[in-house]
Amino acid sequence: MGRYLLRALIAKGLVRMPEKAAPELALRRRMLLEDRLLFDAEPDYAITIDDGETMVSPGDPLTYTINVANNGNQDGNGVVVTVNFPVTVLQNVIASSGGIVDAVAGTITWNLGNLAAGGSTTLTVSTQVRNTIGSQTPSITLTATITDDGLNGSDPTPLNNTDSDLDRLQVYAYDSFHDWK
Ligand SMILES: [Ca+2]
Ligand SMILES: [Ca+2]
Repeated sequence: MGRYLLRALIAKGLVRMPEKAAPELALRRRMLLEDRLLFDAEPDYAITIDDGETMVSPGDPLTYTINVANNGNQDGNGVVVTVNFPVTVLQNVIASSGGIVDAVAGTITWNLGNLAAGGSTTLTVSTQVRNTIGSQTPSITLTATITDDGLNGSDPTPLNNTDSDLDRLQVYAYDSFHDWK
């Protein structure tokens, strides 16, 4: 959207591009297009998220590991990794490597930029299960997704560009313990 706005502003003469920028961008686009047509080259991302747990309790600390890879034969640009988490269940969410945490929306965003063909990286999220959770919450699910700017070609295997981790949540009903005799 920003690109089209910029193009419109340039057309109106409101923004002047540096002389070299536009031809270089056009050249890059043409080279990428030729790569795709001649060599069928494109980025092929894969992402996994896992905290190594299957059953957790209120107050437990959790650490999620997110493995990101470009298994394709084309570099990826404008690569963004997003994790969605339940704000009503998790607190003290801290992301590695410059990840931006939105504790209201329940998102973590890493703007990775370039991810070279054959390249990979590991991100982590540390957090804690809230102490007070209603027993109606049976599980905790985090979902990780990877996207890019789309200019370098379509991922041939989109299904592995997202992954989820599910932990069952063991919530003890406090009152029932008190009533137990
Ligand atoms: Ca898990
Ligand atoms: Ca893929």
